[in-house]
Amino acid sequence: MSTIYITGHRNPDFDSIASSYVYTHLKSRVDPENEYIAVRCGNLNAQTRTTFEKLQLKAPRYLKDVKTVVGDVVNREVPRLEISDPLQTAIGLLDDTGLSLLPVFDENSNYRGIISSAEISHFLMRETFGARPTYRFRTENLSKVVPGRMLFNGESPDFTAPIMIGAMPFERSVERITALESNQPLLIVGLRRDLVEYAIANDFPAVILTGATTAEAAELDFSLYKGSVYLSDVDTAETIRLLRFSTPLEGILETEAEHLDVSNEFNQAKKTLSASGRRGLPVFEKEQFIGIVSRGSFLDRPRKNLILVDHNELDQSISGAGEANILEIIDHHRVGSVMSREPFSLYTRPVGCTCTIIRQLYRQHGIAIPTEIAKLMISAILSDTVLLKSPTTTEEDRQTVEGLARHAGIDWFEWGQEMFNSGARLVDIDPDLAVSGDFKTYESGDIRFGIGQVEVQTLGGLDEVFPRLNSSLLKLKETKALNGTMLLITDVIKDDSILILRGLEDAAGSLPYEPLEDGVWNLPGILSRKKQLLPEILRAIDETRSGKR
Ligand SMILES: [Mn+2]
Repeated sequence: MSTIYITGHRNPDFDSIASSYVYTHLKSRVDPENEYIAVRCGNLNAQTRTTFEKLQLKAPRYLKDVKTVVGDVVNREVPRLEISDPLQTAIGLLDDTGLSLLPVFDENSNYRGIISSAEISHFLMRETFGARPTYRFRTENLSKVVPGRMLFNGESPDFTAPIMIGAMPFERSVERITALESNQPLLIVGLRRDLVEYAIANDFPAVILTGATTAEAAELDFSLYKGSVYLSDVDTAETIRLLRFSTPLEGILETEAEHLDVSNEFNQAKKTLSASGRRGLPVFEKEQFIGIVSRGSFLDRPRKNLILVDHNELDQSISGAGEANILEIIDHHRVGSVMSREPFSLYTRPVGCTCTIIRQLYRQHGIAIPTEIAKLMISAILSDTVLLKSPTTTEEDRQTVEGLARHAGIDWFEWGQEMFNSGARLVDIDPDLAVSGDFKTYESGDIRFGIGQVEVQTLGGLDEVFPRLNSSLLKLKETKALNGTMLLITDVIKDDSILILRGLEDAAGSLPYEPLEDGVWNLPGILSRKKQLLPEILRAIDETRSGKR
């Protein structure tokens, strides 16, 4: 099963949000094998939020990007070790699983560090070279590693000691023991009453008996002994060899290893791992251990799957779209430069709204449209075509709205009017949001400008808010380093608009509109930024340019 995200464009309008929601519904019915998730890469505008609430539908969730992250390659099925586990368990698990590292936890399941072949070699090198080593012992681990059984449990379950063998004559053995830095070794000895009694008298932490039966061992008097006595079933050489690997992981594990987070970007994480000099790293999600990655995790970058609705250009899409697998595009805008690695489905029609195209796809697949979704699609089409009045409206949009309205049992015109009326009045809209909420930038040669559009139910109150809109436009012109910023305020009831323009002073002189005051024009009957206003602005800029030549 794959996960496929369906997203509209940045600064999403109603159509973008609704199309992603509706198409996710359709795809989930047509292809239940895969998981389709409706997402958005920007904030919901007031009209969209209100309509989703009214229909009691859950709007697509916000997704920052579709970049490949560590969470996409992390191995979550990793066995866990405990700090008290013997080293041998770790070696066995590393060998069995072929993993490059294993996480180590304490008895309360708190992450403590990692163990890998690096820590094991370090341990072996430390004991092979230099001074005679001491080992951490945990009496509980003896039977896990050395075949045999515990005869007596001593007072201290954990201790650190060197290993000493009792093979020499008594005096020479004592001589060697007293010469040790710690004169309390763990003693491995056969049935030697003299050395065992010496160990008891000198409080050795543990005695391991080799080559003795339980009955023979019982003849030795351990009644005053405070240490542990273990009866090994294997010979002395084998006992020593295994004993070294009974040492608990606590003193061996790496506690300072770097962490990756599931949210870390793929290439960045690959570099971090490579720079760490390790074969793998632990992965966390905030404070929680999640799994591990190894070098092999980064050989191939898995791509996220994406369907674009209501746009087709990657720079208008969710961040990271360029590195995702684009599976489909459904759009009613002009097609720019769509580049794809693989063949994919491209559904475009010159209609007023993406939902009009999706309506056809429901038909093709023979899937019924639930009432609430029909209402959402009507809202999207009415929003994109301003109640079917915008010049972008086609006969197909009209028929789709009428058909869906019959199906949902509503009067589409009343429904649409109520939707637009529920939109905020001009005086209620935050001026920054009015200017930048639905703002698009354009270029003509070296001139860059942007046009925001806001739909209102009445132009009343414009004088009151004008100074604030003006300063928001100037501010945006500065921050985006544009030659000009504009706001098209559209009265959706009367089908009229007002244009405010800051910058582009030369071009402003040749606009074909009736000026109301400096930098403000009356645009009766103008509803579409794309089809009606933009061509006039581009023409005015062109004329200014050729006039200057
Ligand atoms: Mn649209």
